[in-house]
Amino acid sequence: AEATEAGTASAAEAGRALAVTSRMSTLVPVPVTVQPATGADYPLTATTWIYADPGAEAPAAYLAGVLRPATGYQLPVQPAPGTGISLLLSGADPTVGDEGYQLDVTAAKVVLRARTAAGLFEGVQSLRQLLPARVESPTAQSGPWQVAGGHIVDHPRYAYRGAMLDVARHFRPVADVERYIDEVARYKINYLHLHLTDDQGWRLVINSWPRLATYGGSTQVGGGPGGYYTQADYTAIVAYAQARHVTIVPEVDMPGHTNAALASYAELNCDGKAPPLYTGVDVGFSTLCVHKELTYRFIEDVVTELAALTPGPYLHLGGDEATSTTPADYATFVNRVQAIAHAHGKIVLGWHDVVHATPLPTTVAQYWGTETSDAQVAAATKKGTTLIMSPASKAYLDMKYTASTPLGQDWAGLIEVKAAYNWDPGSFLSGVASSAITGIEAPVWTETLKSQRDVEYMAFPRLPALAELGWSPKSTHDWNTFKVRLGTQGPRWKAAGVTYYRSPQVPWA
Ligand code: TNX
Repeated sequence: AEATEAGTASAAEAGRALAVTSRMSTLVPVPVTVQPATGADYPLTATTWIYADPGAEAPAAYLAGVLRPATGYQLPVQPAPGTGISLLLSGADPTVGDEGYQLDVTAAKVVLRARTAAGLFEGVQSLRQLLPARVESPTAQSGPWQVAGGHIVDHPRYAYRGAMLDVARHFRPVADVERYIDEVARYKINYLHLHLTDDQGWRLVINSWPRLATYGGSTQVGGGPGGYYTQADYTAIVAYAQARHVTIVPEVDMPGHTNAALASYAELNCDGKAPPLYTGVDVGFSTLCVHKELTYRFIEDVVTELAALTPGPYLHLGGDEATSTTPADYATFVNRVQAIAHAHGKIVLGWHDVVHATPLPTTVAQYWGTETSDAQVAAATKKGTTLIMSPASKAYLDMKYTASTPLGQDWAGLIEVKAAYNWDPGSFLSGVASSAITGIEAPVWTETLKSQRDVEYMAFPRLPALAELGWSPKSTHDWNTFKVRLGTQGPRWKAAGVTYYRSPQVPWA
């Protein structure tokens, strides 16, 4: 593949191309099995058709949509079978499971097989990386368009591979959230956690408590105008994500991080007085009134509307940094609110502080500590609590890369790309069995991030590093090969217009 391209590339580019034998060896996340084949590249041309089995039309249409702008080709989608690119729902290697896929590229055809549309979608993300980087351009580029030849069988390590966006500290319009969904879906992220409420803003309309959004969402960190999602906006985000096999996990943070709600409704406060709106960056100063019945009617109302709007299995109830709530009140509160969410048919997710209460058997705790041991978290896992791993010292994408990074914070340390990659979610916490880990999540907190460009700069290239920890087998973990593969993503982001940090640790292609 690279030899063909070198014909039109500069000598320097040709030299680099020689170092990489095949784009099939550069995928991020790395597949379970990859066998590049020489002389087996498939030439995508103006006459290539895409064939879809019944049930595979959506990933086929998505693939065509990804390939059309740069190639300028029509790429019609037709019922299978054919000799172009086929997306099939039978015949995949049995190890692919529900989210994996098998991809075979020869000079004659491309065949992608999976057991589900989700598996085909993940295979499509691999397939696009087998084409030259300029395929990611939104405008027509010149060919040739060689798909790197060979054989891939792939499936994920973890069922939960998440990204999180804090739209409370700085609001992000629907279009930015959708853009982020597209960017993270490339790396086989399958959950997007939206941190919808915090001290600085409440970002979703709740019809039964309308001032939450109209007043509580009216500002943000720094005092800007803020914003909120109507229920139609939220539904549009959910549907956009669903079409990319990403499940939205909405978070309403409580009992702390609630100043925006407390400012919107005086009666939610223990003293009946509404505090002013807050536009600073402190944490831990607010709490819902644990001993007021109205608090639980409020939560019941919010959860009722949120559960009805959310087809995904999880509701995230926050629970972090409740330093203005006594430990006894905290336990009382968490035990009560998790029962409310459970009664609405949802699995409760909470920051790992919830282990200080009595988690339901189904409650999942999200570990955000910086230490490699936490006795209470370990004890909870022995009683059946499962964990999503987001250790702040590794996975917090709002931490600075280096001391001179212009954006971000450093309370959990500086996280260069290698540090974000060099840890194992399965064994990070001592005393926790690897079987207790259900996945990994990379949060972006936005106290210092005012634009989507800022968010992208912090997420790339660390998000793909964390995505690989979530998808690829532990046995493939190797910084020296990862950094070369990661370097090949740079030209893709450049072509797609994605902002990223050009870490000196990465040999950028
Ligand atoms: C801690 S970690 C928080 C957030 C902040 C973040 C900033 C956690 C569950 N809470 O409220 O935004 O640090 O890095």
